[in-house]
Amino acid sequence: MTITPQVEETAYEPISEADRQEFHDQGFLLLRNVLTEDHRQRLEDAMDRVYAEEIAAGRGSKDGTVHLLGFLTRDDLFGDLLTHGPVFRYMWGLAGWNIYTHHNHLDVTPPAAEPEKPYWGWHQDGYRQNSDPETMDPNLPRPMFSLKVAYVISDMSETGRGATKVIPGGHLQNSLARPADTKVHNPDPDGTVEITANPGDCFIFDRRLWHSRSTNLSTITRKLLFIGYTYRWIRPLDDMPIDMSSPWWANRTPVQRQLLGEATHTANHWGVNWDGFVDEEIPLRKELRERGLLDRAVPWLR
Ligand SMILES: O=C(O)CCC(=O)C(=O)O
Ligand SMILES: [Fe+2]
Repeated sequence: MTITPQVEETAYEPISEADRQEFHDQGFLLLRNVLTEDHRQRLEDAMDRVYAEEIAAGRGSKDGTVHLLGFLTRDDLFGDLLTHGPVFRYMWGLAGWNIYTHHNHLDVTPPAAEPEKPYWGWHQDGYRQNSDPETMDPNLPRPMFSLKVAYVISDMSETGRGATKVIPGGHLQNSLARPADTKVHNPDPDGTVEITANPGDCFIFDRRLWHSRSTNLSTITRKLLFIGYTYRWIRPLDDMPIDMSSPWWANRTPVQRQLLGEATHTANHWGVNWDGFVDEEIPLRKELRERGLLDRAVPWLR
């Protein structure tokens, strides 16, 4: 296993109230130095290998961009990121124990070959989650439903390197004014911030945060790893077939297997016979219970 005991331990340290409040108010958190340089380098090497495989298989776009959905199965290091201590504590701390990854992507974005045509990239994640839920009051924020971490692998410490742009605090607004003509260049919305970060940092964001990708105008290839977490009762977004006879699967911990969607039922983990009680064997719940981290006062940690 590549997880060190120390990192496993960090995974179950509760997050601070200040972080919880900032995430709630801003819709995102920038976490510094969540990867050691050695870990970051090994992730970059694995990304470079997968990138070469994708390009060789003709799955890059014509400018050499690779946006690979469901990438976690491509390396043990990627599978281990699911429970990476300094970040995973935020996932269960903010979303609770009934979670898994429905969506994850590896992004390698070379410098833009030519100026991009104007586009309007501002969105909230979740597609129909922004339309289907019955919330008649337009001022009532819709539920979070999912959150995502983006591990910063390349140097994105300066603007113009294709960083994600966000509107801090905007996640509690259900709509964002759209320009009349999105085929022409439009200024970014008021309050826009481009998330600059160092290699080894990450940012975590609420899926309701209004965000947009940006064009990589620099000479540095942008490398990011995104992992989305959502509730086990929401269907997967990516096609990520898992070979359960593979060494990769054998190397996964029970909690990682939960996070990869293992289970037959979204309330009980193992049984198909719904008996009206939450299954005490759901791995992440069990882990939190054994460590005294369940909390009756917090519904998603009950
Ligand atoms: O590539 C980016 O900067 C943002 C991508 C995005 O919209 C997302 O991960 O939800
Ligand atoms: Fe998005």
